[in-house]
Amino acid sequence: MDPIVIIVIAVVLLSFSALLYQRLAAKMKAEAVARRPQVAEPGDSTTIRGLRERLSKTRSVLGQQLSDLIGRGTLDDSFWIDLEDSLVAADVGVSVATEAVRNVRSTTPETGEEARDGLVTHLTSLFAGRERGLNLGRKLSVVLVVGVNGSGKTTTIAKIAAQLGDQGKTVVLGAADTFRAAAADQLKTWADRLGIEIAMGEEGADPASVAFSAVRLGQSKGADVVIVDTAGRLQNKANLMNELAKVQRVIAREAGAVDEVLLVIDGTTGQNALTQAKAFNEVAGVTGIVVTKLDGTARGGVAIAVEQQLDTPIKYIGVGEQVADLVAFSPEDFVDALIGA
Ligand SMILES: Nc1nc2c(ncn2[C@@H]2O[C@H](COP(=O)(O)OP(=O)(O)O)[C@@H](O)[C@H]2O)c(=O)[nH]1
Ligand SMILES: [Mg+2]
Repeated sequence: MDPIVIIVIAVVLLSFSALLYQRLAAKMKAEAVARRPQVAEPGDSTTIRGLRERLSKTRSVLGQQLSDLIGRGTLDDSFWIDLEDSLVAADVGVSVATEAVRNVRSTTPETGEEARDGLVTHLTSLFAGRERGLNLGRKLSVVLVVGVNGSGKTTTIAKIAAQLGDQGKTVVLGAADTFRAAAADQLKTWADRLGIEIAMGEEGADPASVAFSAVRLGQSKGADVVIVDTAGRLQNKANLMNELAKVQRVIAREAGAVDEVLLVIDGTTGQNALTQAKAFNEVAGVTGIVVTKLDGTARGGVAIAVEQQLDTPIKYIGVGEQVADLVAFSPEDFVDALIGA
């Protein structure tokens, strides 16, 4: 056969198989994307898309505003002023907003998209370098949960207990919010639902004695983690300070240490959350923060302000009332959910 014909046949065969291969690869890629949870489960808060949905109220202030600004097409003075205003409206705090705009502007972006990318990078960098996992290295680790009444402590404890349970850890709860009987009952209901043990006291009992019982219960059950709920009566700071100090002393004596003091703050209260957070930080030596109810607020930027001002890592965010609605805090995902393209 003429070598030219052989070459032509070979080329045709080769291109045909390359085409087939491309088709097949595209199909496999499409299937893999479809399997990925962020596409398959739009409401799931653990996925990027789900998180965007949960944070949509804040995104509608920040992300939408930014898109509108970018749509104007020019990066003039009013662009930067309006950008700063929308950051302030989302409660990131005036100093963070001013610094963010100054920083991004100094890189002289040429397009709105470049400005957006710069803002994403800058805001994400504010969260850099902090350890966000719970400190649960010991045989029986103790987590103390503090925060004002209604901030979401009890619900957050249930959510954390459920997650730890999923990781194969045995959790025991302590209902040291003895101020109202209903508070302990609420935790008991969660414990029953999750099938975990709980130490409780009478209404008005000494919270430290309940914390003590919880540690003992944890020891006797060979548990991995004890999580202790507390009352959050910030009205009387001296009392609260004494009460929390005593709880911490008792835990430290019985269990060796308090491994983690989680401060739960209500994200819907915006800048007020900051004032609360500072007060608790002073009395309790907070090691990690949980910002709750970010699904119900347009002021979710407060998470940025809180971590900055307390210099303490946000470890989780609460994005709903269900037990699955607690997300390990990821700065990249959070900033993306607020302003990502
Ligand atoms: N939407 C929403 N509601 C929450 C979240 N966390 C807690 N809550 C609700 O906030 C209310 C107070 O929560 P609770 O755990 O009792 O607060 P505590 O007084 O600090 O123990 C309850 O109705 C919870 O269902 C959250 O992340 N999102
Ligand atoms: Mg409670």
